[in-house]
Amino acid sequence: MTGIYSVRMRAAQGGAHEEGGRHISGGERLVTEEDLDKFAQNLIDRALHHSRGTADFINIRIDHVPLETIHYAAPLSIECKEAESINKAHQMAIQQLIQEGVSETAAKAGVHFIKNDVATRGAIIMDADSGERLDHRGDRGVRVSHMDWDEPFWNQWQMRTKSKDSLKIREAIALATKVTLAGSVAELCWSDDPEYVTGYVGGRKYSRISPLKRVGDPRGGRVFYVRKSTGLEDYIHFLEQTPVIIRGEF
Ligand code: WAQ
Ligand code: MG
Ligand code: MG
Ligand code: MG
Repeated sequence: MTGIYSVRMRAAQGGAHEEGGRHISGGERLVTEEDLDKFAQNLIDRALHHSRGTADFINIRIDHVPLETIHYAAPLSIECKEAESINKAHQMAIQQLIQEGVSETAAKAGVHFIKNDVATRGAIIMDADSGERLDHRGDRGVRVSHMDWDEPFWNQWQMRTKSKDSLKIREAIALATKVTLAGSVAELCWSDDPEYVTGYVGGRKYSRISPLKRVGDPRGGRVFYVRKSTGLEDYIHFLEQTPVIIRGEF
């Protein structure tokens, strides 16, 4: 068997997402056939033990991925910034977005959106100039999928950057790298997990910023910034469907 498998999990409480259940957790890996059972089990454990609550609906989906469809990308380089207050962290995020090519209006609109977002399950797409929302996905948003790190490369990368073995960082850098590869101007994100207050601005770099919210706050989300001329259908198709593996050279 050539190729790998995409294993995806989404979990909710109060029924399935499409039946009005509250989103608890999601995750995915690109793995070889031998590792399928192990990673499917990991994702189930995650759904059952999550800070957002216990899932009563778990969906696991497995798709075969042909090798010739895979794109490869080096991870964005990482930098970390600490702010004295949430307000200052928001200002830092706005400055970083401006550096990546987003207008001040759109940067502020992104912060305002995430600050208040409880409903969106994916990301919204925003015009990097006007700050207008461009997708028509409603609460579903756009969910980036089919990306993961090459396992040996991840282990090396962690040693080189002295990062802790954090699933959150692993997933966020893979996602942010794919979002940049897709032709975005930038990305703004912070978690909806109540205890996780670090977020980032993606673009040419992955700039971690903390704290973007107070501990206990269940709001969070993602904004992808694009130029208005971007062909949204191809852009969204790439984000949702094209397999991307993160690996590079040292
Ligand atoms: N595609 C698009 N949007 C997504 C996806 C996805 N695959 N997964 C989550 N989102 C959206 C969704 O609206 C969530 O509510 C929101 O993002 C936050 O998701 O320390 O953990 O998985 O460097 O809670 C960033 C910092 C952590 C990591 C982000 O986000 C670090 C995080 P979460
Ligand atoms: Mg997540
Ligand atoms: Mg959300
Ligand atoms: Mg979350």
